[in-house]
Amino acid sequence: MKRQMPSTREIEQEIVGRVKTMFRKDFEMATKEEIYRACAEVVNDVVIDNWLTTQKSFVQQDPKCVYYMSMEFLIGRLLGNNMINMRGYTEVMDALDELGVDINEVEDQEPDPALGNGGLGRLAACFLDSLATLQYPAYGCGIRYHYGMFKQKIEDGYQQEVPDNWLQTRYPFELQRTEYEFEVRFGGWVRYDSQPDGTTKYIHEGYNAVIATPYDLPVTGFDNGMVNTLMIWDAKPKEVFRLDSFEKGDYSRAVEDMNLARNLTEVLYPNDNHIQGKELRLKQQYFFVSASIQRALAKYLRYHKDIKKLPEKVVFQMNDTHPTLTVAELMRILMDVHGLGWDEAWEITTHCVAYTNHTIMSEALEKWPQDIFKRLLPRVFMIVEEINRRFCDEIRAKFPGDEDRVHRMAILADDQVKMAHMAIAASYSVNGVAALHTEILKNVSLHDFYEMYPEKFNNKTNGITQRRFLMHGNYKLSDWVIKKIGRGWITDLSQMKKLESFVDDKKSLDEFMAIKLDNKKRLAKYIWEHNGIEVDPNSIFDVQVKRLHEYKRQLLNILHVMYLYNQIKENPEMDFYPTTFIFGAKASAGYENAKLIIKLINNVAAVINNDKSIDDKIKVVFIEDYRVSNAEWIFAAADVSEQISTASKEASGTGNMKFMLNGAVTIGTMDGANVEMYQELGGENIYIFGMSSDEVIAHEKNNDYNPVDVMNGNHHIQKVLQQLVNGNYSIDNPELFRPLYNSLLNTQCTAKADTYFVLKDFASYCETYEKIQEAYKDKYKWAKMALENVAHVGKFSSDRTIQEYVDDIWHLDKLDLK
Ligand code: GPK
Repeated sequence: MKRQMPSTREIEQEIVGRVKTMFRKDFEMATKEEIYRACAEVVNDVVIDNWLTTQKSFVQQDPKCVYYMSMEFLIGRLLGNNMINMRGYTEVMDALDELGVDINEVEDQEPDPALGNGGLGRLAACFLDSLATLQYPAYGCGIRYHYGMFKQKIEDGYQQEVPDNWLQTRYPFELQRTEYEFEVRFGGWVRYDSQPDGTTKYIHEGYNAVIATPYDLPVTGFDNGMVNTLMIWDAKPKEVFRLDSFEKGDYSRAVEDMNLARNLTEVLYPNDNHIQGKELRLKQQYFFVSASIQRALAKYLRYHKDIKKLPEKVVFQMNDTHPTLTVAELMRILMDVHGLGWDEAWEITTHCVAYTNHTIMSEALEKWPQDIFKRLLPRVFMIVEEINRRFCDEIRAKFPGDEDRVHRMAILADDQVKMAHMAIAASYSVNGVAALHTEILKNVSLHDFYEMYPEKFNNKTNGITQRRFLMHGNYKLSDWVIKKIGRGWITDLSQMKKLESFVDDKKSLDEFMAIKLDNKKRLAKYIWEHNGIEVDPNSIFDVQVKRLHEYKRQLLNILHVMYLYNQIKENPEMDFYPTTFIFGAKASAGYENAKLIIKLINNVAAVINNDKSIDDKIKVVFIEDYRVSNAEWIFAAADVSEQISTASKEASGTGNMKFMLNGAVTIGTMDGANVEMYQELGGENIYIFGMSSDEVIAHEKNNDYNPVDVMNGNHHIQKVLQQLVNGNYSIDNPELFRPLYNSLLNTQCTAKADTYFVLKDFASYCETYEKIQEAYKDKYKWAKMALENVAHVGKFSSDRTIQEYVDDIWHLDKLDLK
């Protein structure tokens, strides 16, 4: 039976009681952190009962499970989320209120588990939320990084990376499970042992070993008693090595094992859409993949004898190519541990693995040097060689005589192991994350593979969870929507369309915009407290928050701000609705241009914000340390959502959907899921500009784009570009932004210039932006547009996405929790 949260009265008593037993303190003496820990345990108590019940149903019903394999789970804070899903948020808030404590301050004590970089990691977290809410049996499988995504400090306009020691104090939502530990082996060599029956045994020797220990985190469903599990793996040395022991033994191996275990799960690689190719990263991949498969198989074999029927109960979804070793490791275990032959093992593997592609950016394609791979994973490498051999034969059989094609598609080529190729060769499903992205995969990036296996390719447009990004992040709007259309949308977002009946009702629009204003005030306060910048909640809040990447074109946005500033300076009487341009973005630590763009934004902010002559018409704010917890408030406060990537480059985007859910109007390109937002909304309620993906792809193919021509034809662009290098925004060092200038024009050398067509789309962006300015001046027109966005957001729930994965790929049954 589902256990509910207790009443406000009882919660109040429990919190006081927990504070006493946990900290030997009267409530009045407790710190905010102690109160947070007490609250966490009050909620955990309910969660754990439901977790137990869910586990019992698992055992009784023996359902098929999806194992969502991901290097990243950007789950964000759990206290608020779990209170909402247990239907106890208001009760806890009221209880704390009775005790004279603000729930926001309590929630603020929780570290933000940042075990991911950006969209890909957050998507994994939204998927877990939807799986539990839809009652599907699922495990998340990932890594317990001791240091997650770095914290960002802005000093003198520059990004500084500060380590995020989120495990410094005990994290109250994890459960160490030593009973599910497994060994993972690296290095060494393979010995061949001929068996009397003529077969060969492969024996892995001379390896270094670590023990993988899982920590289980509860993943709560909304109001259904379902609690799934996210297992994140940590490493420890196989034997605790004692420096004071003089026993004989392999001293140096013991030291190696210990160092291996120490480094393995230490830190998340902070790259988004870009691969660094470090050996430690490959180790991390193998580590969590091997441990997760071992746990999945152990669970299966507890209740089943026939390993050949594994696909009936288990599916591994590979979140990008990072967990592609799942293919070879599953083969290894089936053959070397369970004694299956190649064909039997391949039959099982290819019915158990599916792959999701998240980008067409070539820098993100994982390719490992064969020598590193072979040294680190000698037995796995042998298996990859055999997969490759058979795969190449298959290509030859289908396309006789086309050796070029074999070379292009091979898993092993150019001294590299091409992980995407292996993922596609073995998976029974290959999906993109938005309709346009999947079409580009089929027709361009993965065209060879599509010709070989058209039946494998399918689209699953991304989605987001409305529980976190509306109910938690924007409870005022959430309550308002409940008042207007009831509660159905919480688990069926398509019901938002019922809001259609209010889009012409002025009273409703007034209420709706009053909530937006409240949220803007909340953000303005946050900005004041964290950035010391005063912003006017009555100005337009124009927001671009996402990872800093050249293809996402934050540079286009800030150049446009520079242009607007010039316009206002030149025509002080110009009719311009005061606008606050808000940015938030982390740049990968080694990504020079990205870091320079952050500096540029901050320098532009410093100049414009301090120019009294423009009457506060423009303010520019760079929000430090953009992360899940402040994102929730930022989306809630946005009027305009900037989704301005170069068409074809943003696989889907998910921030775009979070803004839409919170009633912001999008200015964007026809890229990723923006295209589908446009289809849902109609042209009236979204502002589209710039080149189409076909145009971009054609220019790339023909190599016929010259940004200098564009500049020469547009004096606004000329002026803005001059200001990039004339000291306007860097008096002390006019050359500071030269690298950005060069990346756009590159008059010096022959390298490609303006790879992401910033200048090409500039004029179209400016023109379209003027329409936004016009529209905002008409209060009801704007309110209607914003509400239309909420009303048409239904498609973009991750509940819809997950249901499609279940129907088309995973074929799971809902767990019965009665
Ligand atoms: C894609 F390849 C990658 C990556 O390394 N990191 C990452 O966050 C994103 N992504 C895409 O860039 C987004 O367009 C997409 O919405 C998101 O993955 C989830 O699919």
